Amino acid sequence: MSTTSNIRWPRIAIAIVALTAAIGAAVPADAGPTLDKIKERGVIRVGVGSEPGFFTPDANGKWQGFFVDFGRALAVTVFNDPDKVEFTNSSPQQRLPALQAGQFDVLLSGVTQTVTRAFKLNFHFGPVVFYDGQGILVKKSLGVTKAADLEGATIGVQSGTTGELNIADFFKKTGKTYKPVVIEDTDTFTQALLSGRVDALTQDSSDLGLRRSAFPNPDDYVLLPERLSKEPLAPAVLGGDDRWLEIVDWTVYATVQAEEYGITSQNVDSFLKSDDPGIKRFLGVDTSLGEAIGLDPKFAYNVIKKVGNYGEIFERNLGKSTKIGFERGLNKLWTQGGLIYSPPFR
Ligand SMILES: N[C@@H](CCC(=O)N[C@@H](CS)C(=O)NCC(=O)O)C(=O)O
Repeated sequence: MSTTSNIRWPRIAIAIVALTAAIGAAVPADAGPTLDKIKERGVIRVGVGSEPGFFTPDANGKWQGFFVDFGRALAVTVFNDPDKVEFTNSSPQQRLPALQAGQFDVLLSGVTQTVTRAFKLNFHFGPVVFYDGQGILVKKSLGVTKAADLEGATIGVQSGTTGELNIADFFKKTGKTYKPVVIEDTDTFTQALLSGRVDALTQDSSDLGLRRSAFPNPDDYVLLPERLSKEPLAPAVLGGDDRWLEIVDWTVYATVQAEEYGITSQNVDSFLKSDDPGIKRFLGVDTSLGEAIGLDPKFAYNVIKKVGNYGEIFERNLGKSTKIGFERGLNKLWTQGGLIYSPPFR
């Protein structure tokens, strides 16, 4: 390499950096078609399921639940208002085509991220908000303690879910037989076990745990120990709008990063006085981060203040203080042995 090129290249590099910075400063952040539509409409459309703990309207018709809270967090990022979001219940079978048809801006319905859904349905997935695995729920009186005991059993499966293929694979691998009863509607699915129409139900184990906790006699039913699959449940959006996906991503990450910092809806104001430069940028006390990414510099502050951090969302809807009583398990922060992790806010 000649001396001249050694001198020239850094100059070119400097020029490129300067030009990029100038363009970046001049061009407002691209809003993206989905965000434009949402702003015009004044509300985010979210597809959900129906299951107390994850997503359910309360006595006043107000939607509550773990996945619902991420929808509210999104509404805070976009509108600084947790109520500018419309939740619509749709069965597992119908919600994926509904997202494809543009009826929802995002699915927060316990959708498993899979390669087929990425390539064939053109779904893009946000961060996993709940690491799950498929389980099997049986009546205790059946005397079954492991999945392998279910030879010849009648098993309810919800149509349109990953459960259909997983249970077929499981029985193929074990060389045993079973009779699938495929049911679309969520209440009919539950009733099939309660009425004895099926010996067992298979679904995401969280889903089965939630159903069981709403049974009149939950202790009469047991979730078998096996997990037949990996079910990473994540927000799903339709591919082709990167900006919208980034908003979904970083809204979820804000809840995770807040938990990592120890920032909650209760103490967030005290963190506004923090000397930590990272926390200052994260909460928008130093506005440079928000300005750089084209979001309200206080979006993370607003999400935490109005909805809470990841741990609060989990505990309030599913945790030990609720009748659901789920352990965090894999859904602990990575610093505590779990898989919940936020990339850096910088
Ligand atoms: N994760 C599976 C199952 C999806 C699913 O059925 N989700 C549950 C929550 S984890 C649900 O919506 N249950 C309530 C309902 O059927 O409405 C998939 O993506 O196919």
